[in-house]
This record gives sequence, structure tokens and C-alpha cells, in this order.
Amino acid sequence: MKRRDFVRLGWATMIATGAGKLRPAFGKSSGLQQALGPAQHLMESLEPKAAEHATGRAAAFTLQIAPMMVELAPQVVISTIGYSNKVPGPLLRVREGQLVTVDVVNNTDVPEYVHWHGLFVPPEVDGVEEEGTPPVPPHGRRRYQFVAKPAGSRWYHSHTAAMMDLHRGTYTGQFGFFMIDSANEPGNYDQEVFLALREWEYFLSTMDQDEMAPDPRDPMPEKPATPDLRPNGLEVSAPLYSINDKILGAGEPLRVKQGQRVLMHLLNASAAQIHRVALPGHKFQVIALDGNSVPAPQPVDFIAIAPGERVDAIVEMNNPGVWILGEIRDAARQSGMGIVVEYANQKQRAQWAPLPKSRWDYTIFGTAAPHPVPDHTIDMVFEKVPGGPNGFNRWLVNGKEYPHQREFVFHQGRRYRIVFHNRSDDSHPLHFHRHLFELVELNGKPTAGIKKDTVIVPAFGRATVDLVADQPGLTLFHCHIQQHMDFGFMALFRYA
Ligand SMILES: [Cu+2]
Repeated sequence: MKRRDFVRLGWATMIATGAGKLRPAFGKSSGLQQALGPAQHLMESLEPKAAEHATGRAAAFTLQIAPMMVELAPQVVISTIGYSNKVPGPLLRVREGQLVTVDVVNNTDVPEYVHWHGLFVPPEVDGVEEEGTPPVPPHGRRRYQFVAKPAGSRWYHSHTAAMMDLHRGTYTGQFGFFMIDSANEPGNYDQEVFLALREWEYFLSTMDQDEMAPDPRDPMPEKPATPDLRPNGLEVSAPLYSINDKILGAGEPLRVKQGQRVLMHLLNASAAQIHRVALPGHKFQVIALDGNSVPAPQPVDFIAIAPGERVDAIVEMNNPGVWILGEIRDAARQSGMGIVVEYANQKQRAQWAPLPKSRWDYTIFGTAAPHPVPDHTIDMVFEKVPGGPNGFNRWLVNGKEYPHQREFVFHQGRRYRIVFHNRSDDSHPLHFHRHLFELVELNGKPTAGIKKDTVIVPAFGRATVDLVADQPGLTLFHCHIQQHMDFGFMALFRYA
């Protein structure tokens, strides 16, 4: 272990145990915070300024990519690259069908790409080098222009390869919410909040942080008969966690009143980790996955959400007190991934409580409806080539690292059944650009009507999705874990 990593781990441990000087940062306002005045960090990062509002037929925004500081907590300030000096970046909110113009100014020394995740946009503006989008040049600017569709919780983020540089791409603060409002949104809620899950100060380690440990109860249909005993390579870890730009307890609480229905837009903007969040004493009524309404909304005790995914859920505030909405893993929550939920006239210390045993299962939000017969079936097999303790793992799609030649071809208008075979011991959030797909089965459990753009395929698991090829042009497919994507876990689909 390098000395620098040792120092950082020591720091992480100090925060995780709540020991040392940082202790006062948790649960009460510090002198610095008071000096900053009424800290409205949560709301500030959520409410667009008047100039950023979409009005009339067109919506125009400007994003500045530049180095910035983020005060995660008093005395915990990190440097990163962000959009318009905010983390998350400005909320971009438009109506479905609006023409959107985003002028991106790049005040850094490297080319950048801004990707509009979950939108049906052409490859030239999707913000992906592999699809042929031109970069935003260093110290230059580029205009992205597209029609906003489909309606729902979308987001935008850097799509730059990072490789061994943990200060590029999704390792940075370059991410933000992009809401496309539908004309017939019922709006059956009293308050709306945007919560982005993040880690900071990424480092490389062979230590397993356990965040993606396989669930032993999973059926693991893709588990090989003989285990791979080669030593694992370096993985990306992090000592600091936050929701939006604040460590648990360092920002303003989420203030609620008894009887309120709070619509929570959850986004996992992490480069590396799947997270599970809960609000003890409350249930999340999941209404949309990746911004798309689910056919069978259900109440759940916790939400699992992978890098790239969004979950929209309504929480009925019916248990007065002061609670922690946070990561289920104690280490992640104590390192900052949480936010205090405070009912009116309640001032006690925020509480956390262990959860009743339950598991996350996408299929419960779907129906048993039959799927149309597909025109073609595509099998995609994912394998890890362990890099050993000093190297990086590499990833194979059908036996090859990216790039492939002409293996993946769509014909416009046809329906593809795509079977993801995960022959590795990690869970992977698999993402298709510019398209939605429908879940067909997960580890043998059928479902229908759930439309997503990113799906977690569990360790040694299998998922089947149906995709109608209706967005001509190059289409990138990849694991949304930055390191996996950078080291081979990508494929480019072409339209014939
Ligand atoms: Cu992956």
C-alpha cells in the first residue's frame, strides 16, 4: 500500500468512527457553517435560477466545466471538476418536446463530453466519443441541441474515459439532474427533492469494500463449475460519501410535515458503487425506474440503485421524529452517505434503525403480461480477466475487450431479445445509450412493462431485456462502472 493511500484510509477510518476533529461536523452546525449564513445548500443546488428555467418553446442553458471546491462539511473541502460551480450541476428542467440548447464552456485543459443519459438524442449530440460526438475542446465551447424526450428523470454527466486518472470522467463532480416534465404529470405530492448519491476522493485498492458482494441467496445461473482463483486487480474505493454535496449531518435537513407526500428523485451518480438506501420507519413507494413509470408501484423498505440508475419514489411522512435517510451499510453512512429528515417541531438527535430483512427485486414492479415475440436474440457474455494485485482487471464482451469489429448490428424497426450473461463475481449496471429496453426476466424471474436504460445484472446472474431498434445511429453499450467501462466493458451497436 502506498503511503498516500494509508493516509487517506486513516482519514476515512476517523470519519467512519466519528473520532477526531471531524466529530463536530456531524449532527450540528459548526462555526464555519454559521459564518456562511443560513446554509441552504440542499435547496440551492436543486432550484434552478430564473435564467435556467425553460420558458416558451425553447429552453437555453449554459454549463461551465471548471475546477471547483466542494465543502462536503466544515473542514472537509475537496477539489474536483464541476458544472457551473455546483454539485450536482444546475437542475435542467424542461417540458417534453421542447427544443433544448445547452452551451457548454470547457474551462479545463482536456476535451470533454457531456452525455444526456436516458434521452432519445442522435449520436452527434449524445456526448459520446465512440458514437462520433465532437468533443467540447479544452478552453473552448460547443453547443448541444436536441428535442427533450422521453419525459421522466434523466441526468447528464461527463462521458470522458478516465482510465488510470481518478480525476476525470464520472470520478469528478460533472453530473446533474435533467428533468423532462410530461404534459400530463398528475403531481400527486407535496414536496419534491433531488438526491444524488456520491463518493469522493476515489483511490485504488485491492481491499474489498463489500458494496457489491454477491447475495448468497441469488440463484447465480452463470456461475462456472470451477472458481477463478486468479488474484483480483485494483478496484476503485472511496473514503468520503455524500448525498448531493453534503456529508450526513453537515447540510440542511430535509424538512417535512406529518402527512406530507414527498417525491424523491434518487440518482446514483457514483463512478463505482451500487448503493442501498433506506429511511427507517418509512417506506418508499417506487413509482418510476430510470424515469419511466412502472406498471405496478410497490412500497419497499429500501432502494438499491447502481451507477447510472434513477429511482423515483413517494415517501408518506407518517412517523414523526428526526430520522436518517442513508446508506444501509454502516461504513458508507458513517462516511457521509445520508441526509437528516426532520419533521416540524422535532428536535431530537437523528436516528437510524436496522431494517427488516428484505431484498431488492425489480420484477415486483412489473406485470405478468406476455412479451411480443422478438425478431432476433443476441447473447452477450461478460467475463473478468483478473489483473493481479498490482494491475487492473480487464473485461471481455463475448470474449473480446472493446472495440469489436462488426459483431453488434441492429436493423431498424426490429425487436431484439438481449440476454446478458454475467460470468463474473461483480454486479454490473449495464447501460444502453439512446434507447430504452424492457425487462423480460432476471435470474429466471419473469416480468413485463418495466422500461429502463440501465439494469443491474447480479454477480454470476442473468438478465434478459427486449429492445426495439428505433433510434438509428451508433449506440454505445457499456457497464456504468467507470473502471469497467474504461478497461474493456463496452460494445458499439451499429444500425445496418
Ligand atoms: Cu461493471
